[in-house]
Amino acid sequence: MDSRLLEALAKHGALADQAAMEYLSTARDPVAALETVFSRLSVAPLVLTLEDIRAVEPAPAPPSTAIRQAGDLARRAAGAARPSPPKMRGLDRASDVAEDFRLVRDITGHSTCEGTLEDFSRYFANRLQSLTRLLRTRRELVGAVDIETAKKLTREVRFIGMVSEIRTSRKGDRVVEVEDGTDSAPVFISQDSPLFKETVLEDEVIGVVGKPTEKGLVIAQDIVRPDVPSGHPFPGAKDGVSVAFVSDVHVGSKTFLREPWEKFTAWLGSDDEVARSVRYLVLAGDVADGIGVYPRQEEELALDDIFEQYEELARLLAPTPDRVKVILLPGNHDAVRPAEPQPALPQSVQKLFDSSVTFVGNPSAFTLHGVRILAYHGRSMDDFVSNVPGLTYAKPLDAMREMLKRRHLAPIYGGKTPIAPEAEDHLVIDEVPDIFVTGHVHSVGLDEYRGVRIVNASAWQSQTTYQKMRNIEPKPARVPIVNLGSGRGMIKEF
Ligand code: D5M
Ligand code: FE
Ligand code: ZN
Repeated sequence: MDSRLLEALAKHGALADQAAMEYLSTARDPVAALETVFSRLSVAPLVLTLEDIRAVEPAPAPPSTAIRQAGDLARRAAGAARPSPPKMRGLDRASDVAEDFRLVRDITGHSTCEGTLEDFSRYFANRLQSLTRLLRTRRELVGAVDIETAKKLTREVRFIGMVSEIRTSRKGDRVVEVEDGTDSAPVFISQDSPLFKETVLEDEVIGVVGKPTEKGLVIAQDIVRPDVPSGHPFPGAKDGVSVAFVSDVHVGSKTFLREPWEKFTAWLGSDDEVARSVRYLVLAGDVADGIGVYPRQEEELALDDIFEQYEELARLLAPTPDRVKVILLPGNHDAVRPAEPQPALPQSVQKLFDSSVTFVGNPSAFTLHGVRILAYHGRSMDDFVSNVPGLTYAKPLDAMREMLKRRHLAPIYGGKTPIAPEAEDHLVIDEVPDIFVTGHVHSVGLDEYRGVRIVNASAWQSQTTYQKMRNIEPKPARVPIVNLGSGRGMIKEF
């Protein structure tokens, strides 16, 4: 009997029957194989059977060393002042590989909301329903009941609901009001509890494990988030082509960084081995600086016509080699409604570009050679930074981890991120992506969170007056590149 396997099972609070144990023992790395199985099961069973394993096969062992190397490379590339670019193994020439792009989720053409009161209640009901579904698969919440039932019980209870209010008691403890449509319960988090340092946000959906008191309070013992199952395996496309992630070009601004941009597009067309492997370029929003986005913007504009800004972007993209497919989503500076989810840029803008550019909404989910990508401009990071202690603009990957934990791109309603009350909450991270990319904060980063590559694409704009005032130090002209075959990544500076 493999004791490491038993230990790994215990970590999941599970047992395995004999057939499952025998089967797993034959894997080259039984623990890794087990983790793969658990990451693919939507509900973790108490007793893992061979049938469970077969149901989620084929289950190639996760490239655990490759994953670790990706993190290391990213850290080295981001940390060192002028790193020599690490070599990526298994690179394919992108010009030899046919396009494989599939749009999975995008609001474009499906917007139904008019912003009525009914729209808002329907929107929040959908958010609660979608996240409840995800939370129900969590082992800690097995046997969760509705809040109306929970309040009548005296034993330990588990329930799921949306945070409607957060209060601080006179003594300094926290009371989080949680509601689920049947009723609402005040959840008490003592300042002496280790849970106290966790930030709970209004309108986020959480699971609660706690003990009801006679006074109608529920003493929190655990707060559960939907999160990403640990050990989410990188699927590894069969083609070793790469994706380059850029964002925030801000064309039209006087502070647009033309020189490094031209160096970047020239590099894409060069003989460099990594450059030649780049098949896709994701542009994560704020591609133009826009007009009237903030007070007195006109003083900082080099182009004060919105169409001229996009025409200029088309010219700036022209030198990229034909093999590179561009996938472009809008940001808060672009010429579409600011409320999220934002649809793709309008036809009047799209027609200024050639067919190498595909326009998608913000956020949108798509696959490239079977690798699932979630792209979001990242406006909600403003709200995360102002509401979660410890989060800063300099560390956007930490805010992205918070989004993945909550399986929501913009849980905070009523802050800086305008949200359109669509019938379905498109900001819920319903499927775990393999690569999650944002821009917006004009920083850069590449790492992984529980097997998900997290990428913050940088900007092509130097420090603006506003950023100077707020002490935001941009890290422009750095390009994270991830190989779809190996999952490895690097950051290249221009
Ligand atoms: O935002 C670029 C960066 O500047 C991003 O980190 C947010 C910050 N920023 C810009 N404008 C504001 C306002 N009005 N409030 C808070 N933070 C802001 P960009 O979307 O490119 O303007
Ligand atoms: Fe921006
Ligand atoms: Zn932005």
